Amino acid sequence: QKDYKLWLRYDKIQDAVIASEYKNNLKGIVSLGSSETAKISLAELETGISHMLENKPEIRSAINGENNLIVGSQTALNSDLKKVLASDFDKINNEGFIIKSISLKNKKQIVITGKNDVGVLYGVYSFLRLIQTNKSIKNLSIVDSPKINLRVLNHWDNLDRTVERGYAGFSLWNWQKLPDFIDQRYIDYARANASIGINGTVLTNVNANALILTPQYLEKIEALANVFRPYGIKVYLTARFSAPIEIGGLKTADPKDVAVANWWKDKAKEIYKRIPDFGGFLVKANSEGQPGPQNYGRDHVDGANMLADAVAPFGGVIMWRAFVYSEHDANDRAKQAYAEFQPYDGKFKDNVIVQVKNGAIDFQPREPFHPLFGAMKKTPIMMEFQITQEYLGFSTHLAYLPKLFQEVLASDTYQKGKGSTVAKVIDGSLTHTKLTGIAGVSNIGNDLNWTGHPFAQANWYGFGRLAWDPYLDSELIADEWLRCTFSNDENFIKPVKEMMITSREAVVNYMTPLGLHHIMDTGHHYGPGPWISDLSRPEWNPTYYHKADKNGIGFDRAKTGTNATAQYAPEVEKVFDNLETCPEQDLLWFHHVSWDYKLKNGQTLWNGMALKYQEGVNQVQEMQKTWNNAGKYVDEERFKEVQMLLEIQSKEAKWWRDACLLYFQQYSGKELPVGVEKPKQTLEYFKSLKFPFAPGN
Ligand code: BDP
Repeated sequence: QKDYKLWLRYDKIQDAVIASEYKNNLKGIVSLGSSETAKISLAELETGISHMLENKPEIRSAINGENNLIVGSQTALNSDLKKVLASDFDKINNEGFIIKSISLKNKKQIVITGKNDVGVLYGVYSFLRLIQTNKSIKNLSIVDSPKINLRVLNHWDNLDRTVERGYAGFSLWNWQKLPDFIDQRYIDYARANASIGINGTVLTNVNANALILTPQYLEKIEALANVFRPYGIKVYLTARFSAPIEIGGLKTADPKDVAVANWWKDKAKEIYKRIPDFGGFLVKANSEGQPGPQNYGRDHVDGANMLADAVAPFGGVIMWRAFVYSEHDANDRAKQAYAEFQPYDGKFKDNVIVQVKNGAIDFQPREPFHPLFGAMKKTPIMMEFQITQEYLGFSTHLAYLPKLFQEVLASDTYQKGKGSTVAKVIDGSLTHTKLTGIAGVSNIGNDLNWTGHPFAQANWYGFGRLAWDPYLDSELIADEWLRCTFSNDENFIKPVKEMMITSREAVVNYMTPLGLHHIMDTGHHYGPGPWISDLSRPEWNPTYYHKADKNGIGFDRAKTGTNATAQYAPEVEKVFDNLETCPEQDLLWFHHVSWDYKLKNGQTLWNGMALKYQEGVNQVQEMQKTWNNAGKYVDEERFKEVQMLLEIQSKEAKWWRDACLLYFQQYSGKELPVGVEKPKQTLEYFKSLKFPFAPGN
């Protein structure tokens, strides 16, 4: 299987000139460490370099001669090296690294170092990436550190190995065979994550099962933690708030009850005894039916702080989710998380970080940034992105998500004046919070290629790269990923990169253009379902979100409507509130506008919307053409896989276009404009389609 190796393929360097530069500069490797992590660094360099150069560098026990690659942490370096690198060490944090060409006693060497062995390992992967992407290594001077502390994957994995919203097979965690059987995949998983700087993994679903906290399971968690540790990856678990009742035999889970607080303290002690570097808990409480402090008349602060006290003695953190909306206040779901959480600003313990989804609804193809970013100035806030494509065509559609991630991170909240970007909230530079974090809901399963769609690997990769540095350009990340994963041939890179970059906008266009959202079919969220209106909770219905009627379409969240815009800083509020200044990509998110409303390009809203749907279809067809021309640069297996998947995507883009336009046409009462293909089926036909098997639902 070609794509099991992810971006760590280490294929032979094709360019003879650059290959000889590498060989000349890499005569020997001197590894100065002896820890497990140091061994991994050395092994990775040996495999990587020998595969790419088809030439094994000599492993030297001391710095002999020149053109060595010297690898080791600060403490392991000799005094000469320490002196040469002193000012660079001042610039990095604990997980950072230095890659530098130096002259030592007049001999040329390259050093990879960091404050500890995990930093060195990150440096090793970064160095190998230079070779994978054919960059020169003659004059290196790279000093880099992660800008965010907690860079974690959230696995929505259940104990029966199904994965909620998972489209790449079953869970990697084989609970039946753990702790004694260590699947090679655990190691390969850790290695892939370390190579992009991910340093934490929440192993279990936010819709949690208390059993994971029983000794029987903790033993298995311990085994996984032991595998991940040398790769710099900490293990976290989801905590079911009612666990003291379900597995502790208590009558209540009231956070103010001393017996309950003590139960969690003991539980934490028990876990840390097994796993001294356990990361902490991720909690979904009083959200979509999950138990929480509100069941006992308490609030999120009471719940989070009680758990925070339990893990604090061991350096653990509580990641408390702000994904809440209640059926009792259904007037605008988008307002609820802010309304509930913002007043808690400054009330959480130091080791609590509030985890906020990128937008106020739920991982849509496009959402304006969540108003909580920057609005809680005394509270650490972490980002939650969804890497798995729950609302973006599962692992069937190609959608390059780093483009979406970057759009959110670069959004200006204006919470401390111009330039208060979401990235600055997340990395703590805006609000000076010490604890910082970013989470991605994993798209990984036990499919041979890990992520279902070969290009969905790029979303895992890109998440990791942006978690390390939220200011990176998603186009550069795509470039890097393609080179590592497929080929360095410019004739391949240029068009295929373009394909990746447009792919996210294509999905927006054929699913939810101009700010439409949540019109996916119900439950599984695959395919269009704008007509659905009969679910028990109003805010579960697509009709609640698009509000199409004879007068127009869209959700009025401006002053004239629910006034959700008032949750943003005044500068942003003004822009979103005003029809003239509201970005058209968010138009129907914030406004209900008439079918005849004039868009900036002079089209009426109806015509413009129809043309956007068509544009999405056209973009996918372009993607197909691009890929069909890429065959000669790609192995047959991956070429065919992607080709088949794009064919499905192309069919389904038309499905989306036709179903949505036929449905909305009932309200607009207007003909489709020139340039939009006429649907071949009726609305009734589209409504009758049932998606027979929805994984991960
Ligand atoms: C929604 C998913 C649901 C998750 C929920 C969450 O449909 O499966 O449990 O988010 O994030 O997107 O808690």
